[in-house]
Amino acid sequence: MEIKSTTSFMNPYTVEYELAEGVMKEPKNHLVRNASAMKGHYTNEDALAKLIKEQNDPLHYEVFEGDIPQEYGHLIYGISKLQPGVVGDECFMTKGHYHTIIETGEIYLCLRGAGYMLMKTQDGQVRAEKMTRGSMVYVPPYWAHRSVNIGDVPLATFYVYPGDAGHNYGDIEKEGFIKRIFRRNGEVAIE
Ligand code: S6P
Ligand code: ZN
Repeated sequence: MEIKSTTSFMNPYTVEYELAEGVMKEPKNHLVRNASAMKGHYTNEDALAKLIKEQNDPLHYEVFEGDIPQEYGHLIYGISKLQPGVVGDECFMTKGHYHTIIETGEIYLCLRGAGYMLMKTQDGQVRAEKMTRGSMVYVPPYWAHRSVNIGDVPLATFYVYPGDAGHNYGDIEKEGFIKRIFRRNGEVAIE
């Protein structure tokens, strides 16, 4: 058997999930982003500052991940868990990113909650795919992606993407996402 220098050899293994709750048992990596990590992303900066101050910089979202080499050939998987809520009237969302290797896609399977996968291309195309339990969104190569929670419970999604894809947050910080998702009097608006 030839082992290539691009791709580490690993033994197969199994991970257990609580599918109804959208929880991965014994994740190896746990990334936490509090509200303060979202400065610059919401329309209403004052509302974000107020939320950070009044709620002592609350949890915004978490990522639970397996320990997979960031290499060609491997598949990185995990659970993204986004809290419910609004900043002003804009729904809680993740930062969003392109993949550094932009010609890599991603699969998202919604396990709990309700939301949208908001996507955009560098030439300004925008799409929003609805996610409820059981929806799988295919994020094709070239599309930046951000999860948005429109519901009242955490939005939990299982994701998998190529190990060497990487994350490019900087372009989104500069460009934004063009469209935003709001909740006003229980109605969701994409504007
Ligand atoms: C990685 C994948 C997810 C996100 C997670 C958090 O390619 O898309 O694991 O990292 O949903 O979002 P973000 O935009 O902060 O990375
Ligand atoms: Zn991604």
